[in-house]
Amino acid sequence: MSYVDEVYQLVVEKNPAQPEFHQAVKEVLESLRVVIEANEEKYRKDALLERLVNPERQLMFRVPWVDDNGQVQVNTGYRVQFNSAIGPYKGGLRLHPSVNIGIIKFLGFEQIFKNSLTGLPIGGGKGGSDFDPKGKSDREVMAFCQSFMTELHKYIGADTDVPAGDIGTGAREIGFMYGQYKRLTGLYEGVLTGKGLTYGGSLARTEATGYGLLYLTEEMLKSNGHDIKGKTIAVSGSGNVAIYAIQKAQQLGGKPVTCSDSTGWVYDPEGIDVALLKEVKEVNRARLTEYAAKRPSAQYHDKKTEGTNQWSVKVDIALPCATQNELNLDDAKKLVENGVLAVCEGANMPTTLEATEYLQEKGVYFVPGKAANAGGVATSALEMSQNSERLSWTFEEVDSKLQQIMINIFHNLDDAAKKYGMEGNYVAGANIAGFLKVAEAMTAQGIV
Ligand code: NDP
Ligand code: 2IT
Repeated sequence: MSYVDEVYQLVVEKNPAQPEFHQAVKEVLESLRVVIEANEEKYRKDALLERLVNPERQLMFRVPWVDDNGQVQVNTGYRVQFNSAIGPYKGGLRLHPSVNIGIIKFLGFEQIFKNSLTGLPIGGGKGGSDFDPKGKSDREVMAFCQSFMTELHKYIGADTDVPAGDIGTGAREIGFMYGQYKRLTGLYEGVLTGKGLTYGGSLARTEATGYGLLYLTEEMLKSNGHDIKGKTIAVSGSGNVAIYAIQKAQQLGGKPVTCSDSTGWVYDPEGIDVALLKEVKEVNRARLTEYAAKRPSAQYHDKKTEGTNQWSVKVDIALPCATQNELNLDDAKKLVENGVLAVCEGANMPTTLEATEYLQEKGVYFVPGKAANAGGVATSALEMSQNSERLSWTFEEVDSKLQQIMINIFHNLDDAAKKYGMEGNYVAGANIAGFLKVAEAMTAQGIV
């Protein structure tokens, strides 16, 4: 059996009931096949792949907190410190009831290659909890965040592991966590990114993932002789990534006509009203029904009762920006039937493996999340740099660095795909380019 297949089988056997982790590993290992086979003896002897798929450290801990009724609640906290070959562990904290160790491991594994692609010195990590911030009071969210950080602070630090936001973790949660870290350690250091602007946050970090997604999409289209201008776009999600993807798409002359949340989706043929979307989601923390109620041109569709989603709309570009496996084979078929040109992932692993293969077979330009959404973590690394030099850069400075990073990422993966005879396969290009740097660093550092 080939080394790649052996290691994949090992991952499935040793990590039962972690389908998302298996999926993430499978996608990466499949596209590394040519690279591994060219160097199989050495990689096998060094057990490089076994080391790559085994996190350096996995932390799981109890998070007790008291709700507004005086009832004690208990959640599970996680931090997976996956790979520190090229820098301190770096990656977000997801707060969502679906979180379990397999979800955190898939995200941490993806993060290794994503962070490598940014060209910045950051290793891969991820964490979170099955706590659901939705519907909780600010006091309850603070109680959870303080309890979570009371345990987590022992394992993180500005030069060891630097968490940030992800689903359910935004400015409010990062603020509560930072305050508790500082109180426990006495250190005013860049231990978290996505901080508020008054206490060490970076300008443009809020916008970075969505903006970066569009910068890369624009560069990819340009290099294939197309342009965002005049293109209709389907976006899923209505959180941090989706909102700023929609905003930048409009600035570049595109027309996003959909967004969604976990209960429904909106079709707005006149184009999404970003100011209204921000008010509904960022200020009121409300549902998309409120957006539809205030916007005459918008149609609201309930996902459960109608069984439809935003991928049924005829668009040129699809940007999945909500969660994993939200675009399946049936969705991909609908998009292709409607003549979609490109699918670029704002979320982590939003497209199933079958859907990805189908889109690629049909000649749709497909850019995976580990490249397309890397602008968030790249700007987090820029926040770390600013914290280290105790300075703040202007919005324009950060934004122009972000733009250049996204352009570089596209060309690196495009070149890698060409070099290994898979021109236009951006999944393979991203995995290979991300892997090579990490593999070289791991090899240079010996068996650790
Ligand atoms: P937010 O919490 O801000 O928003 C998440 C959005 O996705 C919400 O609209 C939410 O709807 C929807 N959503 C979440 N879970 C589900 C689900 N199980 N089914 C359907 N819809 C769901 O998160 P972000 O925008 O920060 O993250 C979105 C994606 O982007 C994630 O995959 C994340 O890992 C990835 N990402 C985020 C980065 C960042 O910097 N924030 C960087 C790179 C990637 P509802 O409100 O109803 O739950
Ligand atoms: O998936 C991701 O890249 C993030 N959630 C952002 C991580 C970070 O450290 O900014």
